[in-house]
Amino acid sequence: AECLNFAMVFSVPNYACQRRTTLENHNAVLTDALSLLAENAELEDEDGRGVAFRRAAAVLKALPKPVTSLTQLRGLPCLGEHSLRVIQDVLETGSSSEAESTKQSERFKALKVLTGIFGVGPKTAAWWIRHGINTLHQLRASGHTLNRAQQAGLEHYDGVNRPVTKAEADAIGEIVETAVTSVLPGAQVTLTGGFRRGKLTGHDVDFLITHPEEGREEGLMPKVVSWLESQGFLLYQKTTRNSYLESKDGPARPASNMDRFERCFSIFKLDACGRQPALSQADEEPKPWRAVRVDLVVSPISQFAFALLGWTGSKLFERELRRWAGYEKTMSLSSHALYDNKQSRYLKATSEEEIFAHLGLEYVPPSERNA
Ligand code: 8DG
Ligand code: MN
Ligand code: MN
Repeated sequence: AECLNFAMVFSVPNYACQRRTTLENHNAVLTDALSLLAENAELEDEDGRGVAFRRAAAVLKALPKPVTSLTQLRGLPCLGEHSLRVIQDVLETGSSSEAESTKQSERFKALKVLTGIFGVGPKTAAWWIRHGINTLHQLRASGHTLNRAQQAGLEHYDGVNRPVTKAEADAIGEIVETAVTSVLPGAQVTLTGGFRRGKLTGHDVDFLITHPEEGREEGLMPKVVSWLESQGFLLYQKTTRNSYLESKDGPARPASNMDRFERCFSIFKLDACGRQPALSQADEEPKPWRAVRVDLVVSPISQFAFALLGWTGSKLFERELRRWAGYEKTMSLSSHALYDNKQSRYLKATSEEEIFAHLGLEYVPPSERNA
């Protein structure tokens, strides 16, 4: 190999699903700044801008070394004018003035606090802010009507906003496993989301449930939920039934990113099991349990590979997979199926590897989907 004295120039493929993005990040200061601006755009309900910053951050996450000068980035994809300006600022001054002032702004802080309530999105938060509500205290005092999810979100605010550890995720996994096999022996539970990608903490724990015999999984979720409820494990749950077959817009083309599996958004009550419970206030009795957000999804075995791929993330990796499928392959990918628009047929798959192969992509394991 040549020994080069000048700074290396990087090369990165266009789509995040063509790249291997591990949790090792050599450009955390840059990606933190871009991610914060992405978060702010999302909180302002400007998803286009949010995605642009997320894409830029993902390109930097894929680099094998720290960036030291802008010239190294020449020719890289997804780095727009705005992102480049942010990068230049960080390279020259050590931090992004835009990210820093955003972080300090009252509006950002209020949007973040209010959307930290489970069940509250950017639109609701913005509406409250317009009506003078910027804090949880003001919200509680305002007497605004909250729906059931938001009431639970407010009640369990501290728990829901404290990162979940891998150990806690495993403890929840055992509970879910016991629940599922109690109500349907032979059913299988798979950890998905960030923890499947090897993350050490998460904002929730995600599980995919299936049964090796097609059809046996039908109606499973209400039974699992009843079991969990009877054992006192649920602080909140909302179950949505499977709407895949009744939809009219075609299986591979959901109306939104939302898929139509039987699912349950929940808040678990997890016993402290030896862990030192954190005090939310110094004079408060320590709770012997904590609240944890848990997502459960049930998939028939015939769609399992697609569901697994769709629920493993990261969110940007998923978005890029669908963009690749559509733009480069004239295919439609969802968490249910892969449709080839040229051949006018569904492409079957029983593993994630097969789906990547259908898409003409090199297989990327979960630990390298951290775009
Ligand atoms: P985190 O919880 O540690 O913060 O990270 P994460 O596990 O990657 O994020 P997540 O918000 O829990 O999402 C996990 C995956 O699930 C991600 O790829 C996006 C996907 N997902 C949803 N909602 C939906 C949905 O309605 N349909 C489909 N197909 N996927 C979804 O979060
Ligand atoms: Mn998750
Ligand atoms: Mn989730």
